[in-house]
Amino acid sequence: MRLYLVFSVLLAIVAAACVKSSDQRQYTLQGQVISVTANRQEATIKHEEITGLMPAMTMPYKVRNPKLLDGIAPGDLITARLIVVPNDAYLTDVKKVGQAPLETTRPVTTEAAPSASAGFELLKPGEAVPDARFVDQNGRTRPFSSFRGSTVVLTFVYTRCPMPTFCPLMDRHFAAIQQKLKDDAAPDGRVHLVSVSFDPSTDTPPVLKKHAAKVGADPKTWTFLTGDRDEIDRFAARFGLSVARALNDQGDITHTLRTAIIGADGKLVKVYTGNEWTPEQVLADLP
Ligand SMILES: [Cu+2]
Repeated sequence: MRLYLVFSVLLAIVAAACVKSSDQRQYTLQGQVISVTANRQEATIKHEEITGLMPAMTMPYKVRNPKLLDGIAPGDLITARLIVVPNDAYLTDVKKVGQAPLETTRPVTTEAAPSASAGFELLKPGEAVPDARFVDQNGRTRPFSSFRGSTVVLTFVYTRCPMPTFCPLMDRHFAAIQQKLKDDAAPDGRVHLVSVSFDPSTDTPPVLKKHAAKVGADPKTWTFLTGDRDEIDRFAARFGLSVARALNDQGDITHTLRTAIIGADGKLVKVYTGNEWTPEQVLADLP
């Protein structure tokens, strides 16, 4: 009996250690399926708040086994387990618990620029990117125009982003682009990477500096920027980025992703939507 107890305690310790070392977090997700991709590897789900991870939102989730989405169709109400690991997030245990008509109103699209207010129109390729004032990770004032002369790859992130497939993926992609530029011995300054934080209340220059070091940003090639929140929002909106912050918690942010290539002349070359682009694609598209 005593031996059994010792064994159980040991097992519990081992189990706890495993959970910790695997760095895996699990959450319960409840929501409605809006769409399922043809390859059945991804479903867009309008879900409730995921306690401890993110507010209610609609976004795509992957499954590692397409069978998990067998019999799952738009309109289905589901519960699932969301597994978050350092470089990925995916669903398991997808269960249909009901069905409801899909809302007929189109979800708020981030593509539609508020037409009434001039200056908020989406930038088109070939158009000059408007200037904006930022502050870099060293606390130095950096107008966006100060990057002229370099081809700029620009993206928008916040350092507290909990979804490995969102902002942290942008950081990993930028690190890969930075590495490739080094491998190709691209001359310093030919291409510059710029990550703008849309969470300036948290992402102060010292926070960004620490984050930049953590993700391996070489300051010669990759700059993190913060600044005035409204100015950041106005600038980001021109690329089609939408950011919604919870009223009671500024760090509670729902956002889309936009990554852009801007020519050395300050004119927009291309905008990538979401997280589907690859570092290779961006490198191939560089002017
Ligand atoms: Cu994010």
